[in-house]
Amino acid sequence: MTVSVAVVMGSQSDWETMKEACDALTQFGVSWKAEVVSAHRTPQRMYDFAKSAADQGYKVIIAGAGGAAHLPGMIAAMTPLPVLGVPVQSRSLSGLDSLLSIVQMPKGVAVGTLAIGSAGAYNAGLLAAQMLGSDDPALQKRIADWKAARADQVLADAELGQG
Ligand code: RP5
Repeated sequence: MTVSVAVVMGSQSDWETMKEACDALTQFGVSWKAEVVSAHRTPQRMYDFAKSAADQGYKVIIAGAGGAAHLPGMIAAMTPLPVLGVPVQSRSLSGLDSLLSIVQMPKGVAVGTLAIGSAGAYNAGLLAAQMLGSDDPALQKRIADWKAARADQVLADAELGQG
C-alpha cells in the first residue's frame, strides 16, 4: 500500500516533537511513515531517501531537525515533492537556530517552514492533510468539519463573565 506522507527527522531525539505531525495525520486518516534520516550523520541515506521519495509514492514530505538543521533544505533540493520543515527546539538556542536554518532558503529551493517545536510539528501534519485534501473531497470534508467543531467550541466558551 502506498503511504502518502513521509515524516523524517535528524535524530531519534526529535521523535517526541515529530510524533505530533503523525498524530495530526492519523487524526485525519492520512497514512504516514516516520524514520530517522540525518543530513549530517547519514548523508547517503538522506540522498537515497530524497531521490526515491516521489517514486515510492509519497505525496508530501515533512522533515524535522534541530540546530544546524539542513535536512529539510537538502531534501527539497533533491525532490519534486513539497517539503514542510519543522524546526525542533534545540538545547542551546531554543530552536531559533533550527528555525533560521530551515526558513532562510535561497530563491528556487522551497521549504514550507512551520513554527518551532510541537505546535509546528502538529501544523505540518495538518497542512500536509490540507494539501492532500485538495485532491480528496472526503479528506477535505473531515478537515472542514473539524475546523467547524473547533469554532463551535470557541464560541460556546466565549462568554467569560459579566460584572
Ligand atoms: C540534529 O541534531 C537533530 O535533528 C536533533 O534535533 C539534534 C540533536 O541530535 P541528538 O544529539 O539528540 O542526536 O541533527
